[in-house]
Amino acid sequence: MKDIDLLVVWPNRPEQMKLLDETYRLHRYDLASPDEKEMMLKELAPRIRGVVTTHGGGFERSLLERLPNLEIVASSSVGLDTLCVDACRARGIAVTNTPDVLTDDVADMAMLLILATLRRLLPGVAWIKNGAWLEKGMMPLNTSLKGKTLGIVGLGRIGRAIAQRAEVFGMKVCYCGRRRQGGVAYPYYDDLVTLARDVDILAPVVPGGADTEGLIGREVLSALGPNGYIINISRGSVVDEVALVELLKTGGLAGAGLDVFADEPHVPPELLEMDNVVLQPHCASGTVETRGAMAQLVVDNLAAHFAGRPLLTPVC
Ligand code: 8YV
Repeated sequence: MKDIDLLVVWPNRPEQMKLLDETYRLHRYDLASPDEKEMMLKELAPRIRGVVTTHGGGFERSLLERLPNLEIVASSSVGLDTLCVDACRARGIAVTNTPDVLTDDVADMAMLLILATLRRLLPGVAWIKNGAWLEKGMMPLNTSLKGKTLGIVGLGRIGRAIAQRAEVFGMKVCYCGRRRQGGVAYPYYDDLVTLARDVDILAPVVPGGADTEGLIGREVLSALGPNGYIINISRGSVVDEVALVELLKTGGLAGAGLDVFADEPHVPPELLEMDNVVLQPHCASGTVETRGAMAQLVVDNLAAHFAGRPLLTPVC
């Protein structure tokens, strides 16, 4: 196999990179300077048969067009919004991602953000650290999860996993999506604004990309209202971040738990000053176990492709 050339647009986990290095000729596009990238493509492009990347590294059409003999793009991500999937499909190039293996960790992160935001975990830590407990006594009360209604936008694998967790905490669940789903007992809403008006917590759990950009806009956020919370573990592009910041600042929203942002790794500075938000650096799948499973899927999909076997997790 060492006669197969792979372009590493974004690296995998160390253990899986070792496996790839033992099997293929890896070309570290990710480590190259802009000039070195251009040299690499000039010298190697016709030989490149596979690409390794992640959501963060992506795979743009401009790079695809430089690789005439590309056969497969293996991404360590469930999200496809940074991959030129349609262009790959049009050229008959396989694309694989990493669904399912990250569902539980991402759903756990959603619950972590709900708990930390409503129960004001971080202000509680500050209350101790800044001496307020000594000086002022008990911290102001916060609010229960039990009895609250969670509105999930996009009841896919991750959405369902979040719903199951929320029910364990005594929450009610309803959802909105393109269509009502059979075999689902949760109340269905075909209108986002109505859903937002009726729930206490709104969680978009939809793929990123053009179809969902700004889906949770100002009208939806305003309908969620001053006692409402937004929890985002999907993509920053899904929420109108300008409107979100403004409503959080002016009391139009009670709080937010955010793992993703519109222009990562840049986070709106106003959010850093607020005590009614909990922020995470896009790490919902960021555990050793889950990132290892995602990385192994990249290895296994590449091995399947080059052995002429069916792909494990094909997108196209
Ligand atoms: C990480 C993700 O950003 O899977 C996704 O789409 O956003 C996360 O798992 C990353 O892709 C892991 O490399």
